[in-house]
Amino acid sequence: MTNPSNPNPPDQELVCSYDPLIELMARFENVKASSTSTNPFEGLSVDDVLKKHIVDGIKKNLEDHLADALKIHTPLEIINDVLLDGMKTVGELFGSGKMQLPFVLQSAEVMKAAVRHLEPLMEKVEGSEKGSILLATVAGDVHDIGKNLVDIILSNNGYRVVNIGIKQPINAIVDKTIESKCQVIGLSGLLVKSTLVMRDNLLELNARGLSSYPVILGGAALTRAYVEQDLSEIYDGKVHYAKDAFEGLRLMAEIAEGKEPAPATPDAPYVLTEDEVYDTVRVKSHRTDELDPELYAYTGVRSDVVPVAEIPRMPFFGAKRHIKFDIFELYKYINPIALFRGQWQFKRPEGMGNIEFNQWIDETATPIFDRLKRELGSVLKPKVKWGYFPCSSSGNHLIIYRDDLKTEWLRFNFPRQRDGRRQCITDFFNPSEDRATDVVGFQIVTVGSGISELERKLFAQGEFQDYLFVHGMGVETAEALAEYWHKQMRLELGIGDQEPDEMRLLFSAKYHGARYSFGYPACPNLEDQTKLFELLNPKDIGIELSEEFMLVPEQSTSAILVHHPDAKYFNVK
Ligand code: B1M
Repeated sequence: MTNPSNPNPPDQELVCSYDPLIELMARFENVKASSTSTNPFEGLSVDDVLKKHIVDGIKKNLEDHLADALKIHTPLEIINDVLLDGMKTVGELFGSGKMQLPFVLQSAEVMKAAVRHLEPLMEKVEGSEKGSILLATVAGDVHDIGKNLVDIILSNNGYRVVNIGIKQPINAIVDKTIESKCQVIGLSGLLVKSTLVMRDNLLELNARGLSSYPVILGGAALTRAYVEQDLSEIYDGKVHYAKDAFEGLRLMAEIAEGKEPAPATPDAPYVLTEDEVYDTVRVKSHRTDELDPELYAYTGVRSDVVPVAEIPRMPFFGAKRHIKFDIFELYKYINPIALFRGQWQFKRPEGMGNIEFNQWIDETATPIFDRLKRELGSVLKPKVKWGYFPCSSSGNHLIIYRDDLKTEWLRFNFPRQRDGRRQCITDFFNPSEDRATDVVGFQIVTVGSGISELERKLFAQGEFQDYLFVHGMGVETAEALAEYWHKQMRLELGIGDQEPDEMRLLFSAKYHGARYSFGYPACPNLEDQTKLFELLNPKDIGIELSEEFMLVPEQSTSAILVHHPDAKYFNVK
């Protein structure tokens, strides 16, 4: 080593004649370290160091600090008294709006890593659990992430979670609950049909004399009233509604402590900000009723919609596919509000102004978005199948014809609004009983199965924050692809006359025509997917339809495209 105070040492000076440490210290003599930037744990007790790891989601040096704690505590004490106390703080911060979901997941990651490190050192893991729950997404429903978020939050707050996955029939739910000695049954589901499956499951628990199990239900199509009134009435035991994972945590705590769970404060009415007005029907509609046949019965009363006189020329008959995309072009169609606020759940904290929040988003969410755009470029595999067909309307029916324009191929039956404008999708098409008078488009898009495989891997590895981020990217890229292809179809149909200059307006559907997805309120019948499959035959782009009319791969979506300029989203109830 050379002497740093002598920049030109003679060749013969090979022996170190000074103390390198003193020399180094001398160099930094006049440099004052800022008190917090170097060591965030400085001055903290052993326990507080670990709590800081949890609350701030810091993985670095975790094992060293756990080793320090093991000198004064047993592994179980560290988990129950120190780490879970940190997670309690995390829950409180989240509850008071001071912590965002992705950071809660980061804390859960650290919790999981700490427990993994401590577990082999424990004689028995039993006794460390605060309570236990079996978690399942109900039969026919493929939605995974909501249930998995509940799993992450509960298991990293000291509960034993037995997560048996999606599409679970009641037999499997009962068997696994008994086998794994769980105290509570937790069911999740996002489909309207799942709310009925949950009702049947509760009746089955009654019938089998298993109503001593408290049940927690969660998922988008449920409402508090449906669970706490209707389902409570039919279940002989206790059934509770959890609007999110944290309500699930509160309920578990109360059940485990033998308390009667306190009724939740009613959900505040959801007020959309100007930005969020986009696609309100799509995001916030909840239906729990079965598809009402009356809505489908043609009553003879039509809305005031007048079909267009000059219909667009059909670009081609039948279906085509497109599988080559510039992924970065597609990313431009991702709605950042839907991604950041809807999927990643970054919310404006109380007291923070809009400008400050947008700045915070730019600094926090946008770099994650940029990173994932690069990293997922080869994981996302966008593919589209689309087509045009001659059609006519007949009351609430949309008739699709063969290319001779008069042989009926198949027909859709759409519901009509009971009051208000009394709209039905068919009102946007020219009527006729026996020949084509109009044209309709269909599309189906997917970003492939690689993204779901990556999600499963991240979840299994305990990389919870990236799990949420990657899932959100998959969802919103699928949506972006549907939006992008809808635009191509408008251009192809020659109705691109109202194309907005700004993406914000595109996301609010401020263009000519509309895209309705089967399963959404104006066309709620998911079984119509079978007819769309017959028309587009999307198997050659790798999309299959499950028995429950779900699209596989998961991040896929389909739609019927209406060219009428008055076509907008509407709700039928
Ligand atoms: Co679609 N989708 N979608 N979709 N999608 C829903 C589910 C829908 C309710 C929208 C609506 O009508 N308003 C509707 C179903 C209605 C029905 O049953 N008829 C619907 C439909 C129809 C469809 C398609 C069929 C449309 C079409 O293409 N024709 C299609 C089907 C896809 C398929 O078959 N593979 C489709 C496609 C898609 C996208 C691909 C574009 C995208 C991703 C879907 C996916 O993730 N697989 C998508 C999205 C984003 C949605 C909404 C808007 C959001 C879902 C979501 O990601 N939520 C959804 C409407 C909605 O939820 N408001 C909708 C975020 C997730 C973290 O929340 O799972 O609810 P969630 O979990 C929360 C809470 O609910 C709660 O805690 C969790 C975390 O805090 N919770 C529990 C859940 N389970 C719990 C259990 C508990 C406690 C709490 O204790 C046990």
